Order: sequence, then C-alpha cells, then structure tokens
Amino acid sequence: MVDFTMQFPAGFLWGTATSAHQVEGGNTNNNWSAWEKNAGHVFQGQKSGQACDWWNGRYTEDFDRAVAMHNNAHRLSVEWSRIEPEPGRFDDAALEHYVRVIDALRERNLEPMVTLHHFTNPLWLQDKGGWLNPDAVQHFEGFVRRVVEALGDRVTLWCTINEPMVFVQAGYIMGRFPPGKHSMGAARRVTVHLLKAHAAAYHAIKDIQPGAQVGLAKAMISLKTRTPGLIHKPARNISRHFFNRAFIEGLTTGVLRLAGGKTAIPEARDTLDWLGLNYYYRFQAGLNPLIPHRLFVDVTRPREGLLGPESVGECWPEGLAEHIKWLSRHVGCPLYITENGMPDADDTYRPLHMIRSVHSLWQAINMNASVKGYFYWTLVDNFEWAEGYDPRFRFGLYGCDHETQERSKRQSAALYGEICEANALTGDMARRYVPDHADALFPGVDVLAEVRLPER
Ligand code: IFM
Repeated sequence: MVDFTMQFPAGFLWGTATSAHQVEGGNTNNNWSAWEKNAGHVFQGQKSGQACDWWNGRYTEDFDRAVAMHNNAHRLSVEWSRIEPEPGRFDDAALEHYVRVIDALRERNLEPMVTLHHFTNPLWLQDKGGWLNPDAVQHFEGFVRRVVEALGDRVTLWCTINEPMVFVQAGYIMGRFPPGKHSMGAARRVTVHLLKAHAAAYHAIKDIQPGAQVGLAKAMISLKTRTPGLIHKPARNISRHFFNRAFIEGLTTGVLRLAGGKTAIPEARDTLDWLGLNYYYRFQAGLNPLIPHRLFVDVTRPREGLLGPESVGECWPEGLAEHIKWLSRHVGCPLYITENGMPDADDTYRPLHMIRSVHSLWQAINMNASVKGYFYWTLVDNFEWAEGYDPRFRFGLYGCDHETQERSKRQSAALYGEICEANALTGDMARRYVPDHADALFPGVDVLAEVRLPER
C-alpha cells in the first residue's frame, strides 16, 4: 500500500518559538511588568510572575522536550531590560546567562534564532517616551550592538523585531498593550521609528557579523470582506494595507505609506536576508461610521469556521499558503514561518489545525516558494500578554501549571515530533491523528482505485 507523503526539503528547520517575558519569569524592569500592576490590564489581574521559570534554568528541561520532538531549531528572545538595565550600562551577568542558553541549544543541535525586540521595553526607555521618542532608534541600535558582540559567535539567525504592527496596533490604537494609547498619529510615528530601528539594527549586525542572516517576524492576518462587498471592500483594503503590507513595502521600497502621508526611510531598503511570517487568524473587515478614530474600519471575528476565543479571529490554517504566495511575489528573500499555532488547552482541534497548516505550507513550498523553516508557537504554555494565563489561551505543545511548574505533554507534541522526525507529513499520520479528515487531506490508493476511467 502506497502511503502519500508530503516531504520537506533537506535541511528544513523545525522548531518552536518563545519570547523572554512570556517564559522567563522574574522580569521587574520592563514596561510589561509595570503594566501588569494595574487592574484591568491583564486577565483577572494576573501577573507574569515566574512564567515558565526559564530565568532559573528550567529552559534546559524544555529544550530537552524540543529534542524529544526531533526539533532542530528554536526561536527565542533576549530581554532588553535585563541586558541594559540603565541607559548605556550593560549587565555582563545577564549576557552570560544568554550565552548559557544559546550553548544549551547548540549542545542539543537546536539552531537558535534570536529575536532582539519582542514587545517589551526597559522602564527607562518608557520613561523617555518609549517608541514615540525618535531616540529609541539609537538606543535600540546600541543594545543590538552589545548583544551581537556577546552572542554573534554562537548565533547566525537574528530577528530584529517581532510583529511591529501588532506592537503598534495593540499599544497605540487599541490600548490593550502598554502604553495603552488610542491614537492614529502616535501609531504612525511609532511605525516610522520601528522601521528605522530595524534598518539601524540590520546595518549594525552586518557591521559586526557580516555572515549573519538578519530578518524580522511579520504578523499577517487573513481578511474576508463583509457583505455587501462593494460597500465594505475599501475597509478590507485599508486594513490589509495597514496591518499586512505597509511595513513590508517600507522594507522593499524605502518608503512607508500610511494614512497621513509618505515617509522616506531609504536606509530601510533591502534590509532583509529573510522574512518571518507569523500567522494565526482570519478576520472580517467592514466599514463602520461610528469609529472615525479607526478610520471607520471595523475588523471583527467571522461568524463561522474554527472559532477561537472571542477576542481573536477564526483559526484558518490555509491562510499560510495565501500569505506565503503574496510574500514570495513581493519580497525577494527566503521566508521562515516564525510563528503559527492556535489556543486550545484540551488539544481538541490542534492536531487538525497543525496538519492542515503543515499541509498548506507544503503546498506553497511545492509551488516553488522558498520557505526554510517552521517554528510552532509555542513549546510550553506561557504568559499570553493581556490574556495572562487565561485557560482559553493555552498555545503550548506542552501544558504548564504555572503554580507548580509541572509540564504535561499534549498529543499535538507527539504529532509534531513525528512530522519533524520524518521531515514530512504522511497519510498515515493523518489517519492516526485526524481519522475523519484523512481522506480529504490525503487521497490514498484505495480512493484512487475507485476512480474509473471512462469506457471507450
Ligand atoms: O504569544 C503571542 C506572541 O508573543 C506573539 N505572536 C502571537 C502569540 C500568540 O498570541
């Protein structure tokens, strides 16, 4: 019996992704630790607290879990506020900690991808106005230089900034992340500064480490248009440009186009050795005359599909191929899937979601897209920002009881392990993990045998 196999290219990277504030615990000197102190900012007033206790060394046992899943890579971030606790003063002990973390990855044959900015800022930067202050660009560059000097002999893959437009939208338009603003003007200014910061970081890293591979992680959303399409389509286009495309256009052309005008940032042009795609949800866009402060654009959850918790969209795995296709046409560099996953504490839907995602990814690669690796979000349940430890927002392949630090393996971890070990998704995996969907995903020979040739 032939078993259909979706084979991935040799050397493909398979891993999981994490970020410092979400897993380390004990962060007290960044803007998120301050934000968590105020009621109403995080689910049930929770605090990141000990998170997954990585700062105390528990990363080693979680990296062993990654090895047990046959991963060959891991994406993680370093915490700026630990490395540069005061402007211009660098903490060697913190840098040595990260040297040990990277060594722990290398000892396990896990290729590190290191993110330099994943949502958090040192308190001192926040006191200077955060990313609204144009000086943030030089401060970030100084931090990046120090990190690359310390870790550059161990790290090749650098990710400058995680999800710049999520950072902008959640922090400066929706008010859900610090600094909790609702201002399109502020959003615009911060976007300009982030683009400049990426460019400055790119050039600084290349200066110190010419062989480095530098990129960033860009979140993309899929968007349906509310009906009637003729009326609502402009809302879909505005939202798609703002959230998905403007930043990328800035990187490929050196010009950022946002409502309010164009800004030339020539130094940002051609500053991608690779681009990371973070993909999770599909939304629905429409016009709403009641929200002028959001340019009348209303982005809501579709009514049907694989619906996650209310504050997020529909989990629609096939959006992966949609975005890979667009990026392949518009950005001339290799891609990584730097995040993909879904919240599902009971692991009811995750195996199907994972199989459909990997299926979608394989289709794109087999249509010639240059995708070099896939990082599942996430290795172990962690602090999910404004959702805190809300049980509806468990993204881990391993569960984590944050009181006891006890880990529990979900069946998706076993599935992911099989995919990574085989460097392939097979019909047999689909039949065992999602039997009701296996035939639709993998027509086996028995299905083909039923196809009769027309009689002559
Ligand atoms: O937990 C986040 C991560 O920090 C950024 N991307 C989306 C994830 C899940 O919401």
